[in-house]
Amino acid sequence: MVNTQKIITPEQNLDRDCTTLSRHVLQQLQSFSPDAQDLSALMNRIALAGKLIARRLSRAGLMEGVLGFTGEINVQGEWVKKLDVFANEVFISVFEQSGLVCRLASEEMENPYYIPENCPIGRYTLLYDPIDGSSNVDINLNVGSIFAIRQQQGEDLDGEAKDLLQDGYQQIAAGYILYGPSTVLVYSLGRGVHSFILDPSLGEFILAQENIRIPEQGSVYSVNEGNFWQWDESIREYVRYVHSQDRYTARYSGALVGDIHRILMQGGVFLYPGTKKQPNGKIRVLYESAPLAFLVEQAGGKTSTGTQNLLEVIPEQLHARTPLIIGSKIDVELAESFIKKELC
Ligand code: FDP
Repeated sequence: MVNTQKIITPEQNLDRDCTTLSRHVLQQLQSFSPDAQDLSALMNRIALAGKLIARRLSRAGLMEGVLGFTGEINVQGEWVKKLDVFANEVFISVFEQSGLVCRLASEEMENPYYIPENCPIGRYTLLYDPIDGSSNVDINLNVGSIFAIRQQQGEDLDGEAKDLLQDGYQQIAAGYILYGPSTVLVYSLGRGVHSFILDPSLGEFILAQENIRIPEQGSVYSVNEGNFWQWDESIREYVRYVHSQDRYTARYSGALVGDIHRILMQGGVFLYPGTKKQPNGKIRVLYESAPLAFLVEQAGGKTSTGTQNLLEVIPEQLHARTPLIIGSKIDVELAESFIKKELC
C-alpha cells in the first residue's frame, strides 16, 4: 500500500513567516529594554486603532452613523464627517490608560488632548490624521490614517505643546494605515520602511515587505489639476512639461495615503502646491507632510516644499500647512527645478 500521508514540516504549516508588528518593532530595535517595549506597545495600540477603523469602514452603509457629515466645521474650516469623529476618538480611547502617551494632537482637534493619568510616565506624543481622504468615505474608495510619534520635551505646563513646533527629524516613528481592498500598515522607526497586511482571520498585522525602496524614478505624477489656474506659473510650466513627456501618466485618488502608497511601491511624484487662496497649500505639516516625508526619505525618496526639504520645515503653529512635493528622487528634483528656475 502506498503511504499518501504527507509529512508537514513546521515551515509548511504556515503560509509564510508570520512576523507580527510588535515582534518586528523589537527585532528592529534589537532590544527588550523598557524603551523598546514601550515603542512596541505604542505601535500595537496604533495597529489596534487601525483594526477598529477598518472594521467600521467595512460596515459602512450597513450600520448607522458611519457615512455622511456631522454638520460641524473643524479647526481647518472643513465640514466634519462622522467617520472623522469616530476615528479621532478611536485613537484617543486606545491610548487612554495605556501609560504610554501623555498627549495626542490631531488634525481634528484645535488643541492637544491630554491624558493626565498617563502624564508622569507617558513620555510620548502621538500626532495623527485619523481619516485622510475623507471625501472618499461615502463612495467606498480608499482612505487612510497617518501617524507620527515624538518624544515629549519638557513638562508643557501651559498646555500649549510648543515643543511640537520643531522639524520632522524629531519624529521617532511615523507611518500610515491604508484602508483599501486590504488594510495595510506601513511604518518606520528610522531604520527602513516596512509594510504589514491585516489578516482578518487572525486579527493581526503580518509582515508583508521589509526595507521598501522607492524607485529612483517613476512614471506617475499625482496632482489635483483642477487647481491649475490657482497655481504659480512655475507649477503650471512643470505640468505642461510633464504632459509633453511620453513617460508620465496621471493618477490622483483624492486620498494622499493611497497616492503615496502607490508611489512608495512603484515610484513617481505627488504634489500639493500652494494656490492663490492657500499659498501654503492644504497639507498639514505635523499630521501629514512630516510623517510621510519621514517614510519617503527612509525609503530612499526625496521630499520638498519646492525650495526646502520637508523634514526641515518648522511649523509656526500646530495646524500649519506646507506645499508638498514628494516621491522618487529624480521626479521630485524635476518638479523642484521648475520652481527654482522661476526664483532665479
Ligand atoms: P481630505 O481633505 O479629503 O482629507 O490632506 C487631505 C486630503 O484629503 C488628501 O488626502 C488628498 O490628497 C487631498 O486632501 C484632496 O484634496 P483636493 O480635493 O483639494 O485635491
